Amino acid sequence: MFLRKSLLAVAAGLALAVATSGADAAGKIKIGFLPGVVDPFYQVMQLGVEAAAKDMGVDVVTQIPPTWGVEVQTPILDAMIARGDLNYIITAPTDKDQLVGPLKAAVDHGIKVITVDTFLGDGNYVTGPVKFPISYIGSDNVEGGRIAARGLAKAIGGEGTVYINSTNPNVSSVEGRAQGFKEVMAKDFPKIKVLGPDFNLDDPNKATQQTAAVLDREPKLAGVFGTNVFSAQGAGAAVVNAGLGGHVLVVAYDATKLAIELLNKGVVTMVLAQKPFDMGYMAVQFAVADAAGVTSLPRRVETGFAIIDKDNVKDPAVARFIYQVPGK
Ligand code: T6T
Repeated sequence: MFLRKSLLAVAAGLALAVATSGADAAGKIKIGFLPGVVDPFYQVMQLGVEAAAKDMGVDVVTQIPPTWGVEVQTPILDAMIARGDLNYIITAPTDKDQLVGPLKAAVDHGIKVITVDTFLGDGNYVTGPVKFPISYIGSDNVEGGRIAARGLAKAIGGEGTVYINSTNPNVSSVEGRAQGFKEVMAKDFPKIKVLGPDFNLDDPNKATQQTAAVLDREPKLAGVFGTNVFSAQGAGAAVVNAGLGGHVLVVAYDATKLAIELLNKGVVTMVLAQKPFDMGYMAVQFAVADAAGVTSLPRRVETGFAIIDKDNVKDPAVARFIYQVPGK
């Protein structure tokens, strides 16, 4: 009698979990992964997603926008929703306001949303204007910007003119980085003048042109902050093209192989490595936990940084955070 009761209770519990998570009969959930664009950062994030999916036996459908932007990401999102078989979408919204509606539509279709790397609204999903995502899993980008400022200020001796080259307006990640950078320069380094940001629309060639123009205009420029992979790549190229490598110092966000090469050449003075693998892996874990009925998932997880410079770049405990993309 007792055994029969407990089996029924378990069955009821399982049925409930299946019902709430929308998982298939086998209790298996299906996740859509929609990052921001094709780049080494998101390619490492995809490795984290796939590793977790394998470890937890869940299916993932991945769609990567070829270029950055709301007009590219939204139709892909709409198509993902229209599939009708996804239970969760893990995504990096390419605009903190314009993706609110399209992602809310996912929720209205019974799909739960987890944001990685970038967030919606002000990123506070507890008391902020946008509350529907389960969680934000990503860097504290304002703090990242502060770290970049301190590193560049130290490298240029605490005085001179510096320039910020960034990607797109209204993107929570790079916006936070510029904000933190400016905040520290204004507060702690009054002898440092900050120019920019210019927006390169995630195009390294545009970043090169914009930085070259500033180098022409500002012969005394001492440093550049590239707020992401393509900004730092483009800015670094402009400095090298101008024969100013080692004189105009670059701080690079994102630990790509190219950024590390520029570090070893003395063009880049500091690289901020984010943890995209962690972001991807934990996002899948959160989806599985939510589907299993966990209700106490943190609404915000900051994944931290590894700060890389010429003194520690060879240290395996640091080098492991360089974005390694298989076959690349
Ligand atoms: O810096 C990362 C990411 O954090 C940012 O949101 C967009 O650019 C990258 O993907 C690098 O290109």
